[in-house]
Amino acid sequence: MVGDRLQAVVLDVDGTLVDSERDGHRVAFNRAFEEAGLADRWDVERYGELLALTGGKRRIKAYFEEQRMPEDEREELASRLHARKTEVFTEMAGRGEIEARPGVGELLDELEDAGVRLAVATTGTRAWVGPLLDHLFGLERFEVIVTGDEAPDRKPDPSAYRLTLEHLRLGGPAAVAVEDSANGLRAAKSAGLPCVVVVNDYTREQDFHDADLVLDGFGSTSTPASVLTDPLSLAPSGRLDLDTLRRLAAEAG
Ligand code: XBP
Ligand code: MG
Repeated sequence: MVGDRLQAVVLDVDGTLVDSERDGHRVAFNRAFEEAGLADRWDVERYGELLALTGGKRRIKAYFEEQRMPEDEREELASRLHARKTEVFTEMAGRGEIEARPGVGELLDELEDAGVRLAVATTGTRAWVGPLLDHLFGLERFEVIVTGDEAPDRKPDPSAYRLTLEHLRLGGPAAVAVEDSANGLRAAKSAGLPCVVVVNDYTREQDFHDADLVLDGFGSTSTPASVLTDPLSLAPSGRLDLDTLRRLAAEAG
């Protein structure tokens, strides 16, 4: 039967499980700048460009490098700002200001009910990842959570996915990834996982040519998702569901 192969789904957090970048991390970075007495602010468009580089601390460092700040100064400043940004974002998550993407809760429930193992592979920092996932979904649902603290390198490097697969003792296509960005897609694919991309406003125009399925949302009965790319002819009907992921695991090379 087609459904036998899928054993686990590995999900990205930022941009995938949650809509966290524009009104979450960006706001927290700006608060950290402001509290440190800096005039720098990242507007929505600029932040979209800066997202090309994963990892918040790396993002701050690269930004100050662009401003020609000396290396030792930017190392120290980036660490200090990122620590504060992490606190601010964790508080925002605790206040319920970071929301799950529509349809995610339904998908997780369906996978869990079917006995599909759930895992997370993110480039974000553990200090906020744990509380946020707990607040929105319940931490106990995720058998494995690998964050930027454990992975030796950031996406598109595949180490977060490789580590997750080691913990799960699985490989692709028994495990399937769900991502929102080209960096995430590359990381998942390099680790040997089939990958569904669910785009958001920041990632819509990125290069997803080697994705196994690209959707514009998780979809729900009230707001069905549109299919953007479907090379395996999975033809999901309005939402990313268990059946589609099972067929992907069965079809993927
Ligand atoms: C997410 C990231 C993270 C977040 C900010 O990428 O790159 O850096 O933007 O979180 P992905 P931190 O979704 O591909 O994992 O500041 O904790 O890094
Ligand atoms: Mg992401």
